[in-house]
Amino acid sequence: MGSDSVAIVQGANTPTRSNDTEYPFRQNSDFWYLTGFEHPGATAVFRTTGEAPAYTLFVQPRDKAAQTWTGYRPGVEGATADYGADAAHGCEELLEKLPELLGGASRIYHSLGRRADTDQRLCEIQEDLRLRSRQGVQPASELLDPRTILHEMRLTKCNAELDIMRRAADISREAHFETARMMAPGRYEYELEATLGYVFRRRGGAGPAYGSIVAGGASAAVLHYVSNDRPLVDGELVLIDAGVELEGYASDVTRTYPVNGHFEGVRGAIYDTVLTAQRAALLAVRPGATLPAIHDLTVRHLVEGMLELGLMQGEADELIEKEAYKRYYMHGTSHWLGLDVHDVGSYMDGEKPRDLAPGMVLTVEPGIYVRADDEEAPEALRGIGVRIEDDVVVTADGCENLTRAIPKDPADVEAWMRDEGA
Ligand SMILES: [Mn+2]
Repeated sequence: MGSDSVAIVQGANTPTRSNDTEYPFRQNSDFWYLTGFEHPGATAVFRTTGEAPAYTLFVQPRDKAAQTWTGYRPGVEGATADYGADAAHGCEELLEKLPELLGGASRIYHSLGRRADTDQRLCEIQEDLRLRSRQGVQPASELLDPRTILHEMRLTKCNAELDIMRRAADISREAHFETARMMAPGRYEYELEATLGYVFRRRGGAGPAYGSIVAGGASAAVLHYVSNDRPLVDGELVLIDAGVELEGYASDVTRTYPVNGHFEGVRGAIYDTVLTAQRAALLAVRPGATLPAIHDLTVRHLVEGMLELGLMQGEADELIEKEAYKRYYMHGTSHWLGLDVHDVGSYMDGEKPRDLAPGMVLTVEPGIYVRADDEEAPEALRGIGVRIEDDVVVTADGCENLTRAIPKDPADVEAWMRDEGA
């Protein structure tokens, strides 16, 4: 922040779901990262102006009646006793206390556009200081977005964060295992989705980190298929993209399973192509590598596989140059992963893609998707989608695959589905 600065960081509220019911509360990731405070309506103010308090929390006050209906609130007392704030006030006092907390700080960090009342108050305070400038006070000279700093911090995970992400990966492993074991023709996609959600909660996770995708047959070619309402068909594949959220951290895992327990024919061949590309991409994750370079390598493997499969015709170089492969592989290979499933942190270092560095966590998730109505594709290959996705953390000399215990080699997947080895 630098000296003589104040940062205002605001937590999430509970949005209405319908009439008087609410969505489950999910704390704002930046607020959670800084405070560990998991209740709605809170604001944190951090100061480097030299005068106490350095860290002030505004929280919903304790209220016997409200707590009878909606549960425990740490309140002002808990904010200092249990969350380490130097000072705490009721959230209704935020606008009134802001002038005092801002003092004459020369730099203010605040994310505009999230809460109109705070934005407006900040403008009023600055304007008031300007009008009183003959009395020796002056408004802040800089208004900056705290996310520029916070998101860089969040991009590199510390050991405590990685421990949570390893535990999250293990819960996702168990959920995929129980789901793989129950797979059979005639089962509905939502039955598998329910098992995933059940294991996520049974192991203490918040639930799915994002809407679980259970996509049988041709639905796997719909990248964010979430209706999950069709029966599984013998001889087809089912793509499952599901991971738990644990203590705020997401895991993000995709495996593609054969509904009847056996990889066969063209489906097995497409699967092998994606797996080869995914393994090559994983080997390329190390400090100094870049996401575009890893993506290019992945595309090269996929295109060569697509040529062998007869999915495309021509020269690999030309197909890559013309981006013809995008018909069947239309998304990127990786994204950052952390408190958000598509996590924050810049993908660029100025004009260049940034170098990977130890502690960064990313996904590696190539796929091939052939729509059922794709008349350019050979008929036998239509209506098939495969994606294989792992979560990896960059280490000093390569990467650690957090989700390596979830099988992906065809023989291992088949054995897993027969319940030979959890
Ligand atoms: Mn992903």
